[in-house]
Amino acid sequence: MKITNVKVFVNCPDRNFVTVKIETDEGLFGLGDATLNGRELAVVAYLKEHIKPCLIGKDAHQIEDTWQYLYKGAYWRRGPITMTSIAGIDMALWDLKGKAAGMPVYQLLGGTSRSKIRVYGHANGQTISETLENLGRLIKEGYTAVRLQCAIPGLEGTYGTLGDKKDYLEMQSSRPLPPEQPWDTNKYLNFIPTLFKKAREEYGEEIQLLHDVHSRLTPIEASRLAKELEPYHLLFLEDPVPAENQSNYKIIRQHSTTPLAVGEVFNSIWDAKELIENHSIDYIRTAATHAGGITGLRKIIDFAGLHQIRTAPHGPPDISPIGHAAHAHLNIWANNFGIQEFVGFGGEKMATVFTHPLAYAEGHLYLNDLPGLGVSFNEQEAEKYPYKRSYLPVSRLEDGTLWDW
Ligand code: GCO
Ligand code: MG
Repeated sequence: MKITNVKVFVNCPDRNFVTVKIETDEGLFGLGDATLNGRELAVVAYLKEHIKPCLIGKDAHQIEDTWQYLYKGAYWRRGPITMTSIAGIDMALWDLKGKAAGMPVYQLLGGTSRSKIRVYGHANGQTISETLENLGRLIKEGYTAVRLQCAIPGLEGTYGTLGDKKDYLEMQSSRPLPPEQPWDTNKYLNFIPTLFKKAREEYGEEIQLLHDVHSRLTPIEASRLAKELEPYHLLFLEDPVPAENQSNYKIIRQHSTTPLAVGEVFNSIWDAKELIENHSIDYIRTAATHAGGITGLRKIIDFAGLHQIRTAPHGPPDISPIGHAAHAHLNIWANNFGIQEFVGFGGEKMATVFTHPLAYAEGHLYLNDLPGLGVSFNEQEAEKYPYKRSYLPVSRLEDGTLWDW
């Protein structure tokens, strides 16, 4: 099965998505997700200018060798642009292999370890009572785990909250340039424990709770937060500090038993190596779309499994249905799967462009048994929604100092 063409699409059915389509001489094609929020066109250029010419005529069944060729062979290894580009190709090749075999990708990985995929949802709000109302709604919808984010009084546009926007999709279209948001660590640290205290008072112990710090604290500040949240028994505290210094997670560990999760910005197993080896974390959140696809993430999953670390793949709206499907196949296969982040299936426009193999019921995702990844992409519909430049916000302190995202 020879590769005859590599097509790259960039469309905005409410969100920008980069979609890779690999065509073959046998008439089969495969689809991959290469979406990198806010840097989409850099990935498109990498794929079109630097990867496509090398793949024409190659054997589409050679997934591992193609991965190594694009990783080691490029000399310039790793980094988000490269690894997201490799991810798009890698997923498309797995999709193709599954279609050629007449099997879903999870069968090629080794079959299933479970029948359904547990997810956590997002409850956010401008006030504690609004956040807790949304928590109550998700519990009614069957969620057994929910991430809580709440606007910090005095800080407009706190991470994870929507402000005056109705959903994540509307938020995306409002950012043609990076908006600036204020940050104040003291206000944040003084406020967050109250949110969790009230959540426990109102909803009891059964619902599992999570929180995303978005890498804005120092190790000792994060230790204070992790410690103060101990009575509320989080499933995990996400990204308490930036992870360039992997050893910083050891400091938090020494102070608290709150489980820790990190990894959504990681691009390879090397970003997670010390964290995993030292057991400084409990959940690894790296996404297939940003870390070399199924081949890249599978290496991380297996390595984490050796150290009793479970997976909690990043599941934001800025990964396409193809990327979410790739996670579903890995989640249903991996023995050390933990939980999947899930924020819904997107809006109406997305549904006309992509169909996906997933269904939600009672706090879980179910994956059907279509061959390959099980996603379809409607090129004519996608053409109706051209790329729109869009950015994530930046954070600044009151005096103007640029802060961590
Ligand atoms: C999460 C994330 C997202 C990211 C976004 C960046 O935990 O889901 O932190 O909200 O910020 O996906 O592109
Ligand atoms: Mg996050």
